[in-house]
Amino acid sequence: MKIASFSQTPVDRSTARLSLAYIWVAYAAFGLAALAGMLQGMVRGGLIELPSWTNYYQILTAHGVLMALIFTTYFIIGFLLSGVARTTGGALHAAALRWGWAGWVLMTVGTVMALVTIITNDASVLYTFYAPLKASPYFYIGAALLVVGSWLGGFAIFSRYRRWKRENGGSMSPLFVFMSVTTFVLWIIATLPVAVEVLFQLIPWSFGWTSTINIMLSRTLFWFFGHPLVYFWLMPAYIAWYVCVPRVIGGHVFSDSLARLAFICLLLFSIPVGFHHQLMEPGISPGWKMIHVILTLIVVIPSLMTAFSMFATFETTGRKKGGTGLFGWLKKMPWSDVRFFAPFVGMLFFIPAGAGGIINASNQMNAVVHNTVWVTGHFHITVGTAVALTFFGVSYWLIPALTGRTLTRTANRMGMVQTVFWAVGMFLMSFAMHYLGLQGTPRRTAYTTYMDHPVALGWMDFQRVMAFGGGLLFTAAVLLLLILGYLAFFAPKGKTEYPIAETETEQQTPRILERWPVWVGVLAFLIVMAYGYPIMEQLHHHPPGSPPIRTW
Ligand code: HAS
Ligand code: CU
Repeated sequence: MKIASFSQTPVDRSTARLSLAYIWVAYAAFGLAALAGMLQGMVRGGLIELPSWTNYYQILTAHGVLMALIFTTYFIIGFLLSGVARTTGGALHAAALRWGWAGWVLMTVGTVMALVTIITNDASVLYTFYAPLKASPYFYIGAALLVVGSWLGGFAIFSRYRRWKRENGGSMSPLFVFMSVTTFVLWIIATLPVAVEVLFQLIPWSFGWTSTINIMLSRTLFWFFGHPLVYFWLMPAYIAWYVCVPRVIGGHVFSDSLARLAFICLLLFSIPVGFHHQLMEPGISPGWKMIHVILTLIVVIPSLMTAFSMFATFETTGRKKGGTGLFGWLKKMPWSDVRFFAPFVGMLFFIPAGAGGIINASNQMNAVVHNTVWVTGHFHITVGTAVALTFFGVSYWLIPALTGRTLTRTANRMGMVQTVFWAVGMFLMSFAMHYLGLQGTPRRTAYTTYMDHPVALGWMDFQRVMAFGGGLLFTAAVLLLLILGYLAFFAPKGKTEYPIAETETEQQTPRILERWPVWVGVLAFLIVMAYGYPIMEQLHHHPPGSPPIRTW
């Protein structure tokens, strides 16, 4: 089906205000999280000791929750709302705005609740809040509000989407909108199991209404959500790669159908794979783990399609600009434009990051790396670099576009410096983490020399490299916040483009790609197949439940 072309009108003021409200909370959380991250690195490197009123695990929880859950979710909703408005005529209608603001309020109440319990040291349970570690019930209630609030943000997108379809006689939606809808369909389905875990297991148990908890089930429900969570972070970055970056380099969307197919594959295959986080856990039989591993390897394919698509966009654009020879097109990329440079560096990091993911997913190799800092290294180059650098790259144009200011040459140059600091910091830190992980250094552990055991003493040099990388990252974070503050409040007034690329020629996109009942149906089938029987088993055969434990 022919894709409707969309208007190139800028985002109106009320949508901009809503998007910015999300983005500010995102960056406030980011700033605090970056500080916590640097402190952690220094503790583990043996460079500092924390004062007695706090501890490593409290700071680690703050870092994980603020970075991985708050920064990402707020940024994603703020970004997608603005892009959906941008590609559907420039404005969200009143109902969508109401959903968006209601979501913001609920999420913010939840965030404050969870943060207070972390600050009072009643929730040092890390961002995975594994039972039997027990947090204050208000931590879980805060998390639940955050999730429900984020659904309302999704409803704002759905609402605009449905209205657009009605206004346009049911024609194929703009690519940005389609991808945003897919991201939120994934998110809403993926958060249902964790909502069940929080509402029916963790909250009653932490209030003391139930005395024990079925740990195996709680972890299964968590990872049922936990893997699609990482794709909820990645898909908005992919939206920027597929739709915004091509425009920045003066090119086009390589293939509309390929992009949509990749997103449908991400939706289908990133949910029924959670056992790849539980490969080393007892209580799940190897056959079921095997099925999840196969589906995990299938979910790699849409990422490979994305890599292919990005290379194709870069090469066709570079050649059109006169790049010749095997790699001449690379020279034609706008290397000094941070709107391209930051996400591009993110893409480069994603190549080893994806390879590391495939290592993790392989049962035997997972035995080597599971629960070591290798895994911490893996997620700092996936979400912490590929995704984060893309979000920074987007922020550099999104914030001035929404505040009616300009991305000045100096801000652009500072953005390049910031990107380099982030990349070098992350390279050092995550390289050390991967290396140490292979030596067996555990993750989620405060400073210790294991009674001066020679093996553990041998880790210290690399732990200092981690700390040094963390220092660079903190510097980059401060620089980022300064630049973004400048772009929001001080940069000269003017117009900044909201880059949205279109396909070059009229392309025919199969209508089936937008038949939601088909895809949600297939997904439901895959979920029942991958999780139905194991969850039944975990409900019926499980060791005695665990009472709550407070280890700190
Ligand atoms: Fe992962 C653990 C497997 C991707 C995040 N992962 C984690 C955790 C996080 C995380 C946060 O199977 C830790 C959770 C915890 O706290 O315990 N992961 C995978 C696999 C993939 C993968 C198979 N992970 C991600 C992404 C994340 C993320 C994306 C965040 C955004 N992960 C695992 C497993 C574990 C795990 C196990 C459990 C480990 C354990 O034991 O605990 C794949 O889907 C990755 C596919 C990606 C690719 C890369 C494609 C490359 C692209 C870039 C192209 C570059 C271009 C540049 C175009 C195959 C798209 C042009 C270049 C030129 C030179 C011109
Ligand atoms: Cu995963």
